[in-house]
Amino acid sequence: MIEPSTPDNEADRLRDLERYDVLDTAPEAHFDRITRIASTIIGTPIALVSLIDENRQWFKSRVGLEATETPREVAFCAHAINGEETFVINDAFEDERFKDNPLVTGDPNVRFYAGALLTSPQGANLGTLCVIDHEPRTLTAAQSRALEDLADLVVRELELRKAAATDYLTGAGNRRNFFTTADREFARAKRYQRHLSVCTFDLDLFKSVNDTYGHVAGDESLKLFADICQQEIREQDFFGRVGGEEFALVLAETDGPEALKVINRILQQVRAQSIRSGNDTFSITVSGGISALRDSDAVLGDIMVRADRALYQAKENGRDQAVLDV
Ligand code: GH3
Ligand code: MG
Ligand code: MG
Repeated sequence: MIEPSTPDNEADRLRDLERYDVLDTAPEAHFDRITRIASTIIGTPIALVSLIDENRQWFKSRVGLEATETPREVAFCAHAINGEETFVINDAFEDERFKDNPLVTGDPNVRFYAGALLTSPQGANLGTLCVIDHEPRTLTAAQSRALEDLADLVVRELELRKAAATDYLTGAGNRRNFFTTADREFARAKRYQRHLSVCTFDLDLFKSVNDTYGHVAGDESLKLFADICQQEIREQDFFGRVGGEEFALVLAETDGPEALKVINRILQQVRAQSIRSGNDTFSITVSGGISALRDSDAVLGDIMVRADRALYQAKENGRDQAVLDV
């Protein structure tokens, strides 16, 4: 067996993949429809949407296969992403790279493989839409084109899925995405008894920012705030726009005092930035309310209510500050 090499653009590729926030998510009908069609029109028992993560291939959709992932070293698709065209193995027994591959010698007994590339709009190969048979076969030109068309539909579906979860103006998670993610993080923190903090933000006197500098400058301010937050947080944190000038942040593995430090750093950066509007420059400030997970919390809403109360307190205290609910 010959293991797949790592593409030259691996870091960019993984970043593109990460942006879709799709790994380890539940099956979705749109993707399953595409694998069903692929399996039917090529006439194979197996069809997969395979995404190549750092050390594994993970299947967003599966027809005819039980496994949800395999190690990257044995993945046909991990070879496919190194090329620029649909990758076809007519008979794996006849191919040095694959004849002693465990996926060939054992379950699921791959003999024929064809994978059309899932290429991100930025040009990185994320994985493939692939079909697999237990018998040697060939792929006709028409089948190859159909598989490639379906692969483009998979990428389009990934893009739509991402757009539906993203706030258009700021690029932050939108309200629905924030609460879905926060619910998931809440459940995880409860289950494993980990720290978790939530912060809600509200831009200060933002109506007067709009009134004084105009709506475009207001929009720029919202973008600036979102950019600062996105830069300050870690991979495992999640930031979303939950209202017009209201945002929220979930900090995983973070207790209240630690969260307060993070938020104070963000507030410091926000007030230090100047924003230009015509000949004017101005800056904005933000208030934040923080609360950490408690044993007695049953639902995410329990933390959110305390964070909102702390935010209200921050406004009462004169704005441009974060208050930790204790
Ligand atoms: P406070 O400090 O008490 O929060 O005062 P505020 O002026 O921020 O509060 P208020 O809720 O009265 O005003 C919020 C403003 O945010 C009003 C609305 O026009 C503005 N806003 C909401 N969404 C957007 C947006 O997408 N773009 C711009 N430019 N402004 C927005
Ligand atoms: Mg508000
Ligand atoms: Mg406000």
